[in-house]
Parts: sequence; C-alpha cells; structure tokens
Amino acid sequence: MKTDQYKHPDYYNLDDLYSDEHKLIRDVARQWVKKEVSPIIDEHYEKATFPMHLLKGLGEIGAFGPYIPVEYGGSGLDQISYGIIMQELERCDSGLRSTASVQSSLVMYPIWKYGSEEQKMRFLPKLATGEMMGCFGLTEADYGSNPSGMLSNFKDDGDNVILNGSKMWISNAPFANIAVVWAKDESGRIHGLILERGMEGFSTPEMHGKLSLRASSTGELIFENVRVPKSNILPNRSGLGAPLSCLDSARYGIAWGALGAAMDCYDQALRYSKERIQFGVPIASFQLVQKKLAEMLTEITKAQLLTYRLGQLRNDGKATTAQISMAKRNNVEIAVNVAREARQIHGGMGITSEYSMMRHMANLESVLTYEGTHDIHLLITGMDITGIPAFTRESLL
Ligand code: TGC
Ligand code: FAD
Repeated sequence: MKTDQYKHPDYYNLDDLYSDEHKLIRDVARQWVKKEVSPIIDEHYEKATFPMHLLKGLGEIGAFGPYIPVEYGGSGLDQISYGIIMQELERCDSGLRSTASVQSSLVMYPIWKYGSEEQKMRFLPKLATGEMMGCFGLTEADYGSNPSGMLSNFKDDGDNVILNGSKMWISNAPFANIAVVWAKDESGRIHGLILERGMEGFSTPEMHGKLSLRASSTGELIFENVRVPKSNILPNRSGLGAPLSCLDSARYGIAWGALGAAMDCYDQALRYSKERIQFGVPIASFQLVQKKLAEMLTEITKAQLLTYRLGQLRNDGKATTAQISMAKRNNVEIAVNVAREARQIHGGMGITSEYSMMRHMANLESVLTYEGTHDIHLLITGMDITGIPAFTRESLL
C-alpha cells in the first residue's frame, strides 16, 4: 500500500502566525486523514461511493461545525481553525471536504444563525457528531447561478405548510437525515425549511454519472405536497440574503480547501522531481521543471497569505462577500493550474491513481462551478469595485 507522505509547503513561515491550538487542530486532522482516508479514497473515487464509515471520525476531529458554540455541540473554534480543517480534508479529496463544509456551513450555520432555540437544541448536537447528516437545497434545474428565480414553493395549511418543487445537484442528499431547503411562500419571499427524511412526498434520488467529485454523494430533492410543520421553518431570517450568507461561510471554507489540494499537488511534484531520474539526473535539475515548481510555490504562497488574512477578517466579523469571492475564485484557479503542472511533472505516472493529481484535477472542476461559478465570482468582484451589477442583461429579459 502506498504511504501518504504529505508535508505542507510553508515558504513564508505562515506557521509562525498560527497558534499552538491551530497547529494541534491541523495535526489531529492530518493524522486522521493519513490513517483513515488516504488508504481508501481511490477505491471510493473509482466506485463513486462516499465512505460513510468516516462520518463518526469527521465528527471526532471537529470537522462538523467547528465554530458552532459548545452549548450546541460544536467546538467553539475560530474561523482560521475551520479553514485549517477544510484544508486538511481537501488536500486529500475535495469530496471529503464537500461533505464537511455542507454539514458545517450550509446546514449547521443556517440553523445556528436563523433557527429557533428549539431547532438549535434538536438538530445541532447530533449534526456536530455526524450522528445526523444534512444537505442544503438551493439550486434547481433551471436556476443555478440565479437562485432568486427558484420555483420551489409552499402554501399555508394551518400548523403546516405544503411544499412542492425540486432541487438538483445537492451534495449529501442521498444519505442526509435532514435537508435545509429554500423555497418561496405565497408572496414570493424565500424561507429556509428543515425537511426530515421520512416526510411523506419527500424523496432524494441519487444523481449518477459524475466524472468529478466521485467520492461525494450528490442527489436531487423532490417535494410532492410535502406537509412540513411550521415549527420546521427557520424563523429568524427570510429573503435571498439568508441562503447567500450561508454561501459566504461555505465559500470561505472552500478557499482554504482548494488551496489544500494545490499544496498536496505541489508537495508530490517536488518529491517526485527529486526522485525521478532521466538523462542520468533527477528531473528537478532541469530548468523547465524548476520553473514549474517555482511558479507553483509562488502562487501557493500568495494564496496562503490571502487566505490567512481573510481568516483574520472573518474572525473579526469583517470579511465581505466580495473578499470571500475573490479568495474562492483565486484559490480554485491556482489549484487547477498547480494540479495540471504537477501532473505534467509526473509524466505518465501522473495519470494513474498512484498519485492524487488527476483526482484533484477532476474534483476541482466541480469546485470551480459550485458555490458560485468562476465567472459569477468575477462579477461579484466587478460589482463591488464599480457599484454596477452585471449579472443580468435587462434588455434581453
Ligand atoms: P442580489 O440582489 O445581489 O441579493 C439579493 C439579496 O441578498 C442580499 N445578499 C446577501 N446577503 C448576505 N450575504 C450575502 N453574501 C449576500 N449577497 C447578497 C442582498 O443584499 C439582497 O438583499 P435584499 O434585502 O436587498 O433583498 O441577488 P441576485 O439575485 O442579483 O444574485 C446575485 C448573485 C448572482 C451574486 C447570487 O445569486 C449568487 O451568488 N449566485 C450563485 C449561486 C450559488 O453560489 N449557488 C450555490 C449553491 S450551494 C452549492 O453550490 C453547494 S456545493 C457545496 C459543496 O459540495 O461543497
Ligand atoms: P449555470 O448557472 O447554468 O451556468 C452555466 C454557465 O453560465 C457558467 O459558466 C456560468 O458562469 C455562466 N453564467 C451564468 N450566469 C451568468 C451571468 N450572469 N454572467 C456570466 N456568465 C453567467 N447546489 C446546492 O444548492 N446545494 C448543493 O449541495 C450543491 N452541490 C453541488 C455539487 C456538485 C458536484 C455540483 C457540480 C454542483 C452543486 N450544486 C449545489 C449546484 C451548484 O451550485 C451550481 O451548479 C452552480 O451554482 C452553477 O449553476 P448551474 O450548474 O445551473 O450553471
């Protein structure tokens, strides 16, 4: 069996800025990933299955809602700790990080921020341990980048509401016990509802045929006259801003995570280039290989500094949506490029599952698209700096 030799690159001594607690959290996550995930991830990727037996361990290392207060079962950690855990998971596989970031930022976060006290006590502690898993339904077949157009809707029915519609591309849906679903009331205002598996008319068929993020389970959510108790509606925020604020949290975690994938690819490429002999010398002695390595490390280092600063801003409650967009977009892009260069350094071996670059490359195509596509994030930056939204072509509507 191959051994996971990962050692993170730290060219600008970022470790000096981490607290002892941050480093401990990183060590715990890294050791767990090396022992429990690295040996089995390729098999799950090839079979397109999510390793369900890892859920308990993910809970134990604090990957579910690390920043949720202790009174609700979370670890009460800061935002940099959250980022570090996402980085350690995604440096192994984006699908593993997806499962944890959906649970943390898209299920626990909205319940914590917008739920009633009863909802928080009922759901958060079990979500934190992984005893209960959740998913987040915003995207619909015809409304991906433009969720405001969603068709899912509910009507008042006494103590309940009746929900109809569907969602697609939903991570964790096939096995989730609950789903935080966004749908419109009779006036067209968006609300979050907590759906529970077993509610009549609620189904979660798995989507097949993904060539990316294969070790993550993705499905649809279908609502056919589902009777949802009003006590399952998130009471403390409505409107599109509610789900979008959850995306801020998830995109922040992805910025850290995608950088982890890049760091893993660089680490392997550096090691391989020093071991692989061609023309009688290690390939690391060729200028063209050094150029690749030097450029990879430069991009990683810039992204590490950007991401750490974003973590500080997020800890202070000052990170803006546009700052998070810039980091998500930049880090995924550099990760795609680093994975590709690392793959080339490995020559033919780079396309095998002996190394993780090809899996990272395929995974990162999903990461480029979900949580706001690469171009949507560019437009968020454009809107922020010009004050002019360029999402719609009003004249064509
Ligand atoms: P817009 O008019 O700009 O905003 C509507 C209302 O929302 C407010 N708002 C926010 N509030 C909190 N946090 C944010 N980040 C916010 N962004 C906007 C805004 O102030 C406004 O409030 P109000 O009171 O005036 O109504 O909305 P828009 O319809 O023009 O859309 C803007 C756009 C395109 C940027 C947005 O729709 C968007 O981000 N689209 C991308 C959709 C997306 O990212 N979907 C992700 C689905 S989840 C997912 O992919 C999970 S993958 C997980 C995994 O496996 O890891
Ligand atoms: P579209 O919105 O149709 O975009 C297609 C192309 O058009 C893109 O290149 C886009 O950038 C471009 N485009 C669209 N609008 C504009 C514009 N205004 N200006 C310029 N270009 C534009 N969603 C959830 O709700 N929950 C989940 O858990 C979840 N998990 C996912 C897991 C995976 C593996 C994937 C692939 C997706 C997941 N999604 C999830 C959905 C994801 O958020 C959407 O795929 C994403 O928001 C893009 O929507 P779309 O696929 O409909 O593409």
